[in-house]
Amino acid sequence: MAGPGSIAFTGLNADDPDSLAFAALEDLAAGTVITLDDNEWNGTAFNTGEGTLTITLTTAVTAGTIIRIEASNTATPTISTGTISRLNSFDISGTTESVYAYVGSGASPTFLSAIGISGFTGATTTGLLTNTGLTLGVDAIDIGTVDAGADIAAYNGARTGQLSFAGYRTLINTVSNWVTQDAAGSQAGDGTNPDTPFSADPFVISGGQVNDTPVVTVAASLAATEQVASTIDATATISDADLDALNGGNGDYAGATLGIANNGGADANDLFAIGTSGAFTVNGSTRDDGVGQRGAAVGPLHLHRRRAAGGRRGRRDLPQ
Ligand SMILES: [Ca+2]
Ligand SMILES: [Ca+2]
Ligand SMILES: [Ca+2]
Ligand SMILES: [Ca+2]
Repeated sequence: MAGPGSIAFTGLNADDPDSLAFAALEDLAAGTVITLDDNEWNGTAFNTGEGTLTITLTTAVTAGTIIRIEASNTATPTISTGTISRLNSFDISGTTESVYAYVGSGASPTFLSAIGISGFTGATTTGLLTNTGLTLGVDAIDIGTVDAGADIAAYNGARTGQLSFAGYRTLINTVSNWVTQDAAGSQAGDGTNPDTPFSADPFVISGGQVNDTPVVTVAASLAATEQVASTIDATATISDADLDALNGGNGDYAGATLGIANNGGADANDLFAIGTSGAFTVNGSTRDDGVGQRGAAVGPLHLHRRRAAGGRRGRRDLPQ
């Protein structure tokens, strides 16, 4: 059941056509109905005079997903998932404004998040957070502390590297992680961050959910002389978003295999080896496995419980 912090706003644009973006920070079931309301919450009820957007998720939304709304001040707003309808005069102001997100009815809301550009200090002006269950910096944000009356604001912080969505919740609701603009006319498409449409890049939990390819950086091709050992690359590095995040952020490459192969196919006369001069390091510490293999195309190097971020040295020897 959605509640405080289930979502977090990641973008707000008051410059016509208005737009909004928020992130799901937990899985949201199909059928979930979220209301966005730009009337002021006075501590016990919503004032009148403004309007609402009603969002119905027609399919489940996984945690980390960004939901974007365009033209939210028009009769036909659009949304990146599910359906949306506008009631009354929902229209984000670039002067004094707050937008509340809740599930349930307006008369008995369960608040999810709130974003303001001018504080939460006035029951009939900015609205309040009193009795919402929301806390600034935790599951609500006041952009006004850095740019009172901002016209456009967007989260500009990390979307990878956190071990939990709670970590992202804190980052997103920290105003120093946002960028804003405020001036006459529209700043939503001037080429200066923030612009719309807001980023759709999802928030990704580290430690098994990225599942992308490890990154190996190696030097360009090397010219070598037969019979003379050559260092292939003393500064090669390996990184992986999943494995680097394990072990408390120190990395865990247990079970990982590093293969070194001849370009163009195996040659039984070639020998690859890790340098014995301490050039191979793992996470800053010297590690010399003394691995060498003659004849095979691939010389496997097993990295155990260490973060592989260092150089390797290889020799390429050919017989007489
Ligand atoms: Ca507007
Ligand atoms: Ca308002
Ligand atoms: Ca403004
Ligand atoms: Ca801009």
